[in-house]
Amino acid sequence: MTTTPEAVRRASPRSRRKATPPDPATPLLPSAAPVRLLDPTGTPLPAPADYPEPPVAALVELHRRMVVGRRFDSQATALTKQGRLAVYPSSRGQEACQVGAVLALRDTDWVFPTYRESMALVSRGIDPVEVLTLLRGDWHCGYDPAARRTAPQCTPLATQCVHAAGLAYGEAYQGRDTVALAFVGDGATSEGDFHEGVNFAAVFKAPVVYFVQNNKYAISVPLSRQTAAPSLAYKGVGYGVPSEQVDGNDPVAVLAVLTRAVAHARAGKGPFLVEAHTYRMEPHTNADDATRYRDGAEVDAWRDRDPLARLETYLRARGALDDAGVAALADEAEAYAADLRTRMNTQPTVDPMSLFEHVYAEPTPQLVEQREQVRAELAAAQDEEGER
Ligand SMILES: Cc1ncc(C[n+]2csc(CCOP(=O)(O)OP(=O)(O)O)c2C)c(N)n1
Ligand SMILES: [Mg+2]
Repeated sequence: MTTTPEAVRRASPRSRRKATPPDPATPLLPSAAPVRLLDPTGTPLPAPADYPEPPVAALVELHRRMVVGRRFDSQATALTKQGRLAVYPSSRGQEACQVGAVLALRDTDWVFPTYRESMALVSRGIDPVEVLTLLRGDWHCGYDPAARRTAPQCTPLATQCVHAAGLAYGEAYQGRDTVALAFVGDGATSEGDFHEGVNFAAVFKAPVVYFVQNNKYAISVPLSRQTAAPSLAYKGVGYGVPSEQVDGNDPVAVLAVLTRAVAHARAGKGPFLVEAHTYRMEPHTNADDATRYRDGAEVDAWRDRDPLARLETYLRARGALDDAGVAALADEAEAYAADLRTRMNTQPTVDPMSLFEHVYAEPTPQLVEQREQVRAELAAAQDEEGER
């Protein structure tokens, strides 16, 4: 059966919805204070009405994936030192955001990650070797984006914000209730694509959650040189997008806020923007020296707000985690890292001819010429090998 876009549009209940003018009484401004459900010591705080605490089973799973995620992250950094990975942008310290975002979504929802989101992708169940393929320099993307409902990790800043708006609009247009979550950094909110994506999503009510991980730096540029706004969440307000701030090192609050943001988008109310206040504990990548632009006391202060320790303390106090559980998790994380190490120590076989695939539907004359040149060089090298 063939379906025309027009037929899809007519059949789609969502497409019949008339554009409603914004209600001036609907508050868009984020609360001046980030939402917080656990204090930095792991002691629970009263939950605001809009953000009930997620079920304890979800918090146990959140903690499990954060432990494995952190071990994955430190293993990836180690692999750069062993020459097995070309580059790695660590998200240590941002575990609550990385895993909380994934747990707030359904498997059928889409994720639009940046280079920083390797932990989120492994937490989504994507094979870690496939996740690291791009950063190893082997291929453009190691996993199948359509099958995993996860776009390739974006290096050009903020371009994923427009991709997410387009995909989400397309899904709604076809009558599906898919949500797209776009990760974006504090620095990238200064890019035109961020503004264009958020504006498009707002005007066309595309079901997107823009999740700003404000880790306080864009490489060496601190937040104070990035924006004069009191919070990056205000950037949503100008486009008519409900926005909220959250303590990004409070895993319980991150999951609660993103759960509400995703439900808002899924209900057809348009995009939602969340700014998470967190901190990048490691340098920008293994190739960066962070001591040149920030002092150790600042990093130490954030170490005291560690999201993993905070959630562990809380779960232990609730009786949902004990020493045996913590030890079993450490073993699981170690086995995960060992398997990754072994597989990353195997040299991949990459067909050089694949360089020319998937860029254009019809290759340009220059690409055809270059492809033939490479083909001839490879054939000559093989002949030489045969003669030896
Ligand atoms: C369009 C574009 N401009 C510049 C860069 C170079 N660049 C790579 S990462 C980065 C900093 C981005 O910071 P932020 O958005 O805060 O994300 P974070 O790295 O902190 O996760 C810059 C400027 C780029 N990749 N793309
Ligand atoms: Mg940043």
